[in-house]
Amino acid sequence: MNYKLIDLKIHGDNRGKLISLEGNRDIPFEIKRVYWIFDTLPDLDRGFHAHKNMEQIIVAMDGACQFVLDDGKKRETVWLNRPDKGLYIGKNMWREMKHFSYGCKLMVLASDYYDEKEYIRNYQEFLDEVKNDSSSL
Ligand code: T46
Repeated sequence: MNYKLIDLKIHGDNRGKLISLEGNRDIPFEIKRVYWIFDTLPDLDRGFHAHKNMEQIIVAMDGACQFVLDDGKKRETVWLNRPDKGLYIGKNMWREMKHFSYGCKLMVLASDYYDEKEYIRNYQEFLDEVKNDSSSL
């Protein structure tokens, strides 16, 4: 499975906590884009796509949501509910985002600029893509 939950290094003292992420140092890619997701609703799921090449780190800055991650062979679920955990998702991973808490805010660091052509939004196409990818190894 091309994902992992990363413990982000906290600089903390009696004033509070601070986390800093530097591209190619704390995270395994150069950051080309940052976006955030907010005003979500518990019964409205998001995602349902994979990326051909893009890598991302997702942090729940506030609130919680569940990620369903699927590599075409198995499915696993991960809860994001802390601002000191980063979910790394590599290429060719189907993701579904569910059960948003009210007030959930996700910040996403991406390895590339937005390009709709780079998305796979059809699950059968995703399965075909990962099958072709592994047969070319
Ligand atoms: C992902 C998960 C975690 C843009 O114009 N620029 C952007 O950088 C992004 C990310 C989206 N958009 C447009 C495309 C759609 O018209 O914003 C709209 C909503 O995007 P989408 O339906 O893809 O949102 P999610 O929450 O399903 O997925 C997003 C990211 O697109 C995706 O890369 O991994 O968050």
